[in-house]
Amino acid sequence: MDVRAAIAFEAGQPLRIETVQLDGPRAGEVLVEIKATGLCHTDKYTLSGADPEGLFPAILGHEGAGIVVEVGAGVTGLVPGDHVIPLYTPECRQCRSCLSRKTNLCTAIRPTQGRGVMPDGSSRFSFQGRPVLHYMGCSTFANYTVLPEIALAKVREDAPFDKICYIGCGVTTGIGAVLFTARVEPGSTVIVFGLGGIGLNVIQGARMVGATRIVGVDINPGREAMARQFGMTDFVNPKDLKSKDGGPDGDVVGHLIELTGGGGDYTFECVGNPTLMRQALECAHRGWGVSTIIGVAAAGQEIATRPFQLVTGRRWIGSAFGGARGRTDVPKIVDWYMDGRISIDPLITHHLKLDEINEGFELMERGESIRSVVMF
Ligand code: NAD
Ligand code: AHE
Ligand code: ZN
Repeated sequence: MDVRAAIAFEAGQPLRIETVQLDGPRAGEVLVEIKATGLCHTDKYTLSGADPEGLFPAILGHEGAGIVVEVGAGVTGLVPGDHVIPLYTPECRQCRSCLSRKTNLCTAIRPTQGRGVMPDGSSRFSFQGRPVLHYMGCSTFANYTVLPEIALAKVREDAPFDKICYIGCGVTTGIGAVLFTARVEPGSTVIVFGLGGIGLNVIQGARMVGATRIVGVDINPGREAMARQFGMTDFVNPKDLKSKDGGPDGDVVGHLIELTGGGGDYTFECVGNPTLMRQALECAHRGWGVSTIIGVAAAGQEIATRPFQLVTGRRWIGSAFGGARGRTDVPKIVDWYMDGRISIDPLITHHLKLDEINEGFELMERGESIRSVVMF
C-alpha cells in the first residue's frame, strides 16, 4: 500500500516527505495507522549521524499512537480497531530479561530492531523499489507502519492520540525513571539536569511521589516557568553562576550541594551530556545519593568521575523507557492521564502537519518547543 512518510535519506540532511510502499503484516506482525507522533530528541540524535545504530535510509519516529488496521497470522492479542501505542522497548513476557523481573529491556527482537528490520530480517517499507529501514522498531513518521505484536500496548479508545503519543516515549521515560527505576520516596530532594521533554516529566514524576524539594538545572531560562508549573521548587541556570574569581564557569556541583543542604537524594541527567552526567552524580548526596542517567550520548563519548565519588556511597544507574514494561505499564499511564493524575497537554507546545516535520526539529534545536506533535 502507499504510505506518506518522512524519510531520513542520509545523516545531517532534512527529512524528505515521500510516498513509500508498505507491505502488509507477516506472522506475528500488525499494521497500524499512526494518528499522531511526537518528535523526541533521540530522533534528532540519530538523524545527526552520532548514533552508531543510525542506518539510512530509514523512517524515524518512535513516539506514536494509532489504530490497528490488520493483523498477521498468529496474532492473538490485538484486532483491527484497537487503539495502540508502539513500543520501542517491547514486552514479550517470555525472554530471560522479561522473566527476570529485574529489567524492562526485553531482548526478544532487539538485534533485528537495531538493524532496522522486522524480526524475520526484512523491511516492510520500500521507496522506488529499494528497501527503507525501520527505526527503533517503530517508524512512526509514517501514516501507516508495521510492528511486531509484542511491540504494541493496547490502550483505551477515549484517549486523544495527539496527547497519548507522548506516552510512547517522553512521558513514560521521565515519570518511569522516578517511579520504576530510581523509586524516589516521599520527602526526597531531587535534582533534574535538563528541563526538556524528558526532564519536565521527571519533575512531574517527582511531584507525584511526594518529593519535597525539586531542583531544576537548565541553560535555557525559558524552561523555568513550565518547570515550576510541573512541580520544580528551585531553578538553577549554570550560566548565571559565577566562579570565585568572577569568571563565567561557576561551581554547579558546589552550588547544588549548598542549595540542597548536602546534595540530592536522587538526581537525573536528562540532556545526554557526559559533563552533566558527572555533575549529576557528584551533586548526589554523600552516602546514599542515587544518580540516574537518562540522556543518550553519542558513540565515543564516555563518563568519568573519581572512584571516590562511588566509594563514598553514591550510586550511578541508568534508565531506558523509564524502566517501564510497555504492554503492562503504558495502558496504566494512559489511565493516569485520562484520570488527571498526570499532565501532558501543556508540554505539547506545537502541532504540525507531516510536511512541517523539519520545522519541528528546528523548534527543538532553538529550544522553543517542548514537544512538537505531528498529526496525520
Ligand atoms: P530536549 O531537547 O527536549 O531537552 C533537553 C534540555 O536540556 C533542554 O531544555 C536544554 O535547554 C537542556 N540543556 C542542554 N544543554 C544543557 C546544559 N549544558 N546544561 C543544562 N541543560 C542543558 O530533549 P529530550 O527529548 O528531553 O531528551 C533529553 C535526552 O534524553 C536526550 O539525550 C534523549 O536522547 C534522551 N532520551 C532518553 C530516553 C531513555 O529511554 N533513556 C528516552 C527519551 C529521550
Ligand atoms: N542506538 C542508540 C541507543 C540509544 C538509547 O539508549 N536509546 C534508549 C531509548 S531513547 C528513546 O528516546 C534505549 O531504550 N536504550 C536501550 C536499548 O536497548 O537501546 C545508541 O546510542 O547506541
Ligand atoms: Zn524518545
